[in-house]
Amino acid sequence: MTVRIGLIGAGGMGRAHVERIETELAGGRIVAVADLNLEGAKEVAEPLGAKAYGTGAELIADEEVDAVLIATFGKVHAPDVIAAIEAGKYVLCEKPLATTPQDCIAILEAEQRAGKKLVTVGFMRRFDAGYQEMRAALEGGELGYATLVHCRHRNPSVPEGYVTRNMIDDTAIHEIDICRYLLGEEIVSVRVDTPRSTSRRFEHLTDPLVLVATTESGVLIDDEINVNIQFGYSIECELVMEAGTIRLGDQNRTVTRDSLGNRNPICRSHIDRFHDAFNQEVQQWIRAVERDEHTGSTAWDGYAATCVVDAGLESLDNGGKEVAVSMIAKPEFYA
Ligand code: ISE
Repeated sequence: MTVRIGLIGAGGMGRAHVERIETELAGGRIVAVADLNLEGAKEVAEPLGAKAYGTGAELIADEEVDAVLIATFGKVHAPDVIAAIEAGKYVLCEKPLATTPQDCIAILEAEQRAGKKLVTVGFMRRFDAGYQEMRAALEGGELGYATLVHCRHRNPSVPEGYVTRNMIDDTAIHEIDICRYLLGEEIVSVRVDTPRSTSRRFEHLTDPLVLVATTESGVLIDDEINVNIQFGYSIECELVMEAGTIRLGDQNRTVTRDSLGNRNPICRSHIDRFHDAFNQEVQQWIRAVERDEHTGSTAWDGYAATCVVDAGLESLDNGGKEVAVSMIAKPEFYA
């Protein structure tokens, strides 16, 4: 069976997914593209012989669409995710699931009404082989339990429209999710520190930030979010256990050694850095849809990350005070 996929959102991320589905992955085909900018939808759809729509609602209602891939901005995710659930269609929604806990709860409720896990949140780092090995090392138990996680999330630069809160809700949300995935527990409190800002930023930004979070068992997570580091896209993560540490390898496949020393190429974007993880994520989703199964992170994971983001934003607005993460009790459905 070929899964007939409808893409909502014809921007950079959506186009990157089209490219991988059409050229690298098996089992799926883009049959429709929706974007509020209908011309943008047509531009992506026409070369594929796919249909173009001006709204997500029309695409979701199309009977020739089996499953829905959402790559629009977080703020507009909720209505499309809920419509897909109500249509009984699997949906892979780019992060964040939604920008408020209330919208996420509406999604959780819709999914429980449907009685079936249909929502996967696009936390692609869960499909990165490095993070998976780190998790296995912790689960293996030989190095003891986790005490700390050190993370660095550096972007070369960000566009002018990117504002300081995006450092938490758009950027650090990846570490929030991956730490929950690595540690297998919830984050219970957060504070955000604001060190001296770099001069290489738009005036309106406070950059870098450091998000410090604590989990249920007391593991301390520190995340440097530094979005104008100039030199490249650089993600680091070290998990500290009682008797050893494990950290992500660097992104290189090769190292050049010459009269200037040893060096390796550094990529410029998440699309390159996590190319294999994105492919794994979307490939596994297509395979799971074929088998009528859920895969990847759940709507609960999307909700939990948004709650931590919310606490981080409150801390940012309140001089870095420690904020407790407020969450509803986890429904049995997601246990
Ligand atoms: C972007 O949306 C991502 O998901 C990237 O991984 C992150 O590095 C970037 O800061 C975000 O804007």
